[in-house]
Amino acid sequence: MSNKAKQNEPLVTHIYTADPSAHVFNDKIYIYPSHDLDHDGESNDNGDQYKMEDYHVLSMDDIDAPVVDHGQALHVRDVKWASKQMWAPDAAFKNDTYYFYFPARDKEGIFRIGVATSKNPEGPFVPEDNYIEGSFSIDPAVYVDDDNRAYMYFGGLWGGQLEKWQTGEFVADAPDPDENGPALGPMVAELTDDMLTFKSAPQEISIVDEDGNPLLAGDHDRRFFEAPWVHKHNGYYYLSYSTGDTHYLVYAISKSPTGPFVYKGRILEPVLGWTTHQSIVQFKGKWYLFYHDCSLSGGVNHKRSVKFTELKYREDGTIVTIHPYADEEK
Ligand code: FUB
Repeated sequence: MSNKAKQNEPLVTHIYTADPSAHVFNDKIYIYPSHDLDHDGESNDNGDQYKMEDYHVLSMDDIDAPVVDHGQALHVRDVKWASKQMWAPDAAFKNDTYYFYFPARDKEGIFRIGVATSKNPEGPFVPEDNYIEGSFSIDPAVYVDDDNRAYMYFGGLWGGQLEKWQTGEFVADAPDPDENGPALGPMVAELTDDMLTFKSAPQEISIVDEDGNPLLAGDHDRRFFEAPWVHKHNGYYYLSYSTGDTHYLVYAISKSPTGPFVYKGRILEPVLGWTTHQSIVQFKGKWYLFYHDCSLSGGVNHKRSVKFTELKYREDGTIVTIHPYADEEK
């Protein structure tokens, strides 16, 4: 148990946490974060500093209630196919079961996405023997639609290896896409009814500007980098994501869960630290953005902390851009 949750402050301070996927289960907020390891090892563009080995699940009975750490929910040693780097996870509920989705490197060093199950939202989760066939790259986010169909969104550039799959096969030394050509989009795959496999091969999502032109790979302020997340508001699917090297959280909208999505704007200005990663959830009539920064560690990129803040829409459905340290700047 920790102190009461407060907006824009670390949810917990006894461990480093990142990449929060927040869900409302049983009228409580459950947060599925990465668990950052405290170490002084090498840092590079490959993301080797993100050495995470396990996951903890957090929960709050209310938005200002104490945060409960339910302890270890899954460890890499218990995942037969995985070797290291348990990165950003997500969870979903269907079939009276909680499903926990997580990326990790397989024994060949290739990122894959696995699934584990539990009867309880806090776990512990029991992993399947193999990763999801046809999965690759990182940052799974699962959206269960109103018609009960479930979609997994995933993908991340650079350390997340998405650009290495441009041919449909893993190419270890694949170049980044041409800066003047279309950017790589996140992937989407519908899940089978048992939530354990893909119904069909993942498809790339197209993100376009207001004129319908695909965002270009050189448009680093707007193009997809990692951390896809989908929520629904007023009949539109909102795809939010990180722009990576420009450090914005942005969003695009669509009438279809598989896109194309039209770019609309920024959700969060850069936080302290290189990565930025979010989830958006509605709780008791208000909307919240869960995100992370590195303020607790004084700016160490791989020692992050999960925070949350209220998110507001304008009448036309656009999101009001959040300035993460606005109160401190006043
Ligand atoms: O936490 C490791 C990686 O950093 C995540 O998978 C990315 O989204 C970024 O936050």
